[in-house]
Amino acid sequence: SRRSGGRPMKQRLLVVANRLPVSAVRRGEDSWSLEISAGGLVSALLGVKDVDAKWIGWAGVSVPDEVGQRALTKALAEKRCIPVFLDEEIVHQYYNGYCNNILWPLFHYLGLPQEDRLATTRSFQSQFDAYKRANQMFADVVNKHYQEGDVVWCHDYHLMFLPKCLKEYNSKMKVGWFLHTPFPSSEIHRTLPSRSELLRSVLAADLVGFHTYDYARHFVSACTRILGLEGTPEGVEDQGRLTRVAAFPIGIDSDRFKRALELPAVKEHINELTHRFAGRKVMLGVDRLDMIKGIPQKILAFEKFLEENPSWRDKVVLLQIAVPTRTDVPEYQKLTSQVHEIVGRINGRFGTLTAVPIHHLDRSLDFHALCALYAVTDVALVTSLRDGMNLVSYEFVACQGSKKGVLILSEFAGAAQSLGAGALLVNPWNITEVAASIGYALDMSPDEREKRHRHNYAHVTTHTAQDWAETFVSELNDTVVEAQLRTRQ
Ligand code: ADQ
Repeated sequence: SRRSGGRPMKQRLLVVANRLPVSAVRRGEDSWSLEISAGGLVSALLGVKDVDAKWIGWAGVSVPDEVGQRALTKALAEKRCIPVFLDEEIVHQYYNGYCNNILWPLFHYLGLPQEDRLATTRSFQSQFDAYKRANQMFADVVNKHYQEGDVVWCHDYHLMFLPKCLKEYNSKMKVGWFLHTPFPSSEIHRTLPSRSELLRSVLAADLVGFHTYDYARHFVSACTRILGLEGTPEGVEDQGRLTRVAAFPIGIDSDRFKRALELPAVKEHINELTHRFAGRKVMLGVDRLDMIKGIPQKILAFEKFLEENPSWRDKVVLLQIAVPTRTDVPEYQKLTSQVHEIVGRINGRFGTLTAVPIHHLDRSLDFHALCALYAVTDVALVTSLRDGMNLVSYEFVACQGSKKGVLILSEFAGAAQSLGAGALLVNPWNITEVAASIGYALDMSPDEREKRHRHNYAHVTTHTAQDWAETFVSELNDTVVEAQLRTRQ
């Protein structure tokens, strides 16, 4: 590694993601208050040794005036964040439109928007243009802050056009791109009008990463079938240039959860919850309220279980915590009312004057409350219809050191590849199967629970977020060195 004054210099890393890991609230013309949101990516990068990371992204607010922009830039600099300013129109077309209305459903096998097909087709091109413009704005900011030797790590489906923009500025920049969602079968990707342009742009990166081998394989197939390029065991080759493609399954900062469980306030909360649900088994769902999470399917399966097992009706409770997201998109509003309606019906059907079978909360819980809930849960239910990885399943396992509860996990979540041997895998579309798994989980012998838990716990505590980030960054460095050696030969 490079040295300065005898000390190894830290690897400089620019992390580029659509959203910065902060929420910004404007307090006055030139004052802002900032709160760091300690998501998985933030704790992953905090734990990486010998890396000096800076974040580049949108702060989630529109700041039309220069005074405000200057003040926000200054405040963010203290948190090692650099803002990209996007105006409302571009956010509407790029973020709500192309990212969340087109790429997100497509990558989760929900297809392109069906309703009002003509209007969608007409606006498709303008949304894609806005997407490219937005990506170019991210690239401009990266370019301004880039120093020779920096590693640039681009994240997610919002920024698929970014690797190409960056390499156009500087072909020597070390560029990696990681996708947090699934990459769908090439037959699905083929339906996307901008299919080739997006693939070519991603291929401009040196290293392209996915959560699972399946997603990596789908990506390589899309490049061979749609672009006619050659797939090799290392990645995709185009006229002698290799783009390395590989799987880097993400993890969590499991120590953070373990530490939280030791805090007196969390212990007290655990006691309260244990008391509150005494005599009943606790089942838990924690999701962003999104169609990919299969929340209605989960609740219907729970209903079927109660229907078929009258003796369990007053002995089990399902806590479903669903944070609303993308609330201005009509499909998400529809989902919210659908879920409310089903929950209301089931509680009306199976509730008593003193107890209801489902507690549904439309909100986010703070970290400590979430840890306490995970710790008192007997059975966690993750029924995603598709999910890149699903970290909720990891977080649940990390908090189950003493209880050794059961995880019911969708086979369509990336996590099924790593926690499959310990979890009960289900097809979330098959409500009968999920209902039967609920019964099996609730009756499972302590021996079997212990064995399954041990497997999952070992995985979650050894494949951490820090390892994930470290592996990606060092692999990116290696890839670039190998490519330089190849061109010299
Ligand atoms: P998400 O779709 O957001 O992430 P997930 O991996 O489960 O899904 O992460 C959600 C995070 O939000 C977890 O840390 C969880 O604790 C938190 N969360 C969810 N509901 C909450 C609630 N009600 N209250 C408080 N916190 C809540 C995307 C992909 C995933 C992929 C991740 C990381 O869709 O497949 O695993 O990125 O790559």
